[in-house]
Amino acid sequence: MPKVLIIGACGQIGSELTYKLREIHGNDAVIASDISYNNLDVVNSGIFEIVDAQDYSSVKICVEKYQIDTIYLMAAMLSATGEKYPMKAWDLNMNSLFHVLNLAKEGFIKQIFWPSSIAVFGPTTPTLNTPQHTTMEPTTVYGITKQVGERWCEYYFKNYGVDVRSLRYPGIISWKTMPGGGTTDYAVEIYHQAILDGHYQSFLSENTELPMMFMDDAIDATIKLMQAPSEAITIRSSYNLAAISFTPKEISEAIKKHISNFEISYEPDFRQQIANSWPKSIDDSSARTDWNWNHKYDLEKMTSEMINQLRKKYQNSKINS
Ligand code: AKB
Repeated sequence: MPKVLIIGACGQIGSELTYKLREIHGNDAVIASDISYNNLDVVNSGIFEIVDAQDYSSVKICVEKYQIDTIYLMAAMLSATGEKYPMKAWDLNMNSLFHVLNLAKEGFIKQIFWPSSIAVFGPTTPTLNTPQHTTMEPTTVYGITKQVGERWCEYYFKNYGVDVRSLRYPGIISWKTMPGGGTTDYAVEIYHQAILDGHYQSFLSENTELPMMFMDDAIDATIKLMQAPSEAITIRSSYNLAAISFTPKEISEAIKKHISNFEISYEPDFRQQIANSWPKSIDDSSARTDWNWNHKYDLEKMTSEMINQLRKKYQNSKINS
């Protein structure tokens, strides 16, 4: 039975990983942590510790206190915020990774999950069905940190035997916790605004196609990868991972099937340039072959689930207020 620490548990993916891993391993086997108490659902759902991912001792004290053997490092600064604070993004994304890699190298923990991203690719990468191994010249600070991180993960595996596993997440869409500071965030905001206002102003242009995935699929992939036997893992940098690709126009048409008077307008900002540098679709055949990855949600199924869940959420918050 693993003893798990999630760093960045209050965030969009960290929060849902926490709930899922607690379902699988039991509440006491999964320690949630973050730099502050900014998600009370997570804080109140089980053991929670304040951990600063940038501070080696803060992480190590928590690892020793709970005899942790597995870390999911979910704390990171994403693409849009990273462009505003380049040095902060570099420090957070790199220091936190080195801390957990070194804890594994020194024998304190046995296994690491570290998320990479489609942001490792850049304008010189083939945009359609982007291969696992291809030209990678990222133009965002976030993308640079993820690409460099991937190289270090592979290095620690090859030279020190560290069992670190990673996925290149596309944009992740979910209804429980909002994402923060990414370029793909529009695909979450649009559902909230559709229900609250019936209108959304997109910061990406109507035909900007990006790889995306529903949260349940992302969590499923993460757990499948971590449970796979070591000999099945042929990629120790980070696996391409894909489910669906769509544009703001296509997602708005899917929403209109549920909310017929929904309207979208387009006001592209600095995030358009980031989106233009990323692939439109991803070839994830290595993940499908090595550890049987399969996605379950297409655009229609995801849209029904998002709208049903958000309607209930906003209805309940009205009743409770
Ligand atoms: C972002 O938009 O920065 C992230 C990502 C694709 O990694 N969601």
